[in-house]
Amino acid sequence: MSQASHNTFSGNNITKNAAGIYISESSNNNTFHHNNFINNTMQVYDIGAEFPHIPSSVNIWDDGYPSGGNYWSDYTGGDANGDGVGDTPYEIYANNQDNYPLMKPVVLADSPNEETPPNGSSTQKSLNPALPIIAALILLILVICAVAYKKLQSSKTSLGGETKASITRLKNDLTFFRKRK
Ligand SMILES: [Ca+2]
Repeated sequence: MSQASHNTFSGNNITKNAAGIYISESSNNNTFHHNNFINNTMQVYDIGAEFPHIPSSVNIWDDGYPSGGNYWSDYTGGDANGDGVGDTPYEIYANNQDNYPLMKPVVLADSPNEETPPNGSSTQKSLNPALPIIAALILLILVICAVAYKKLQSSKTSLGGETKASITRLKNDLTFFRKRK
């Protein structure tokens, strides 16, 4: 994020990055709320706060109370009254803090979590590769049946042909004998 201001970032999983949010310079009055900051080496890295010759940025890290702020995996505060909002702010940098850190990760309905996939998606994933195999098996069985039926038909006709031929031969023999008599 560089020279970016007045944006709202909400409903994101920000997980296992070197820097969850990287602020290079002059990015102010952005609002971050209901995001999950999980196991980033630096949850937020503001280069302006790290180096004195670069001006630091000031952003808003919560949506007030009772709406709340963000979930931070390294938040160590407690929740004595059990309202799901941490009792002490989550400190990021000077003038940057989440006043209402969430005690539990935000449940994001439209993006399945990789670590704990919902049951619906996992069954869909295991069902989908099986479907073409089942279809192929049915097709194979149908082909085998068709081949077997054809063979049966052809053997019947050849049998019929043989029987007809032998009957004609018998008839010929009979007429031959009758003529001799
Ligand atoms: Ca509380």
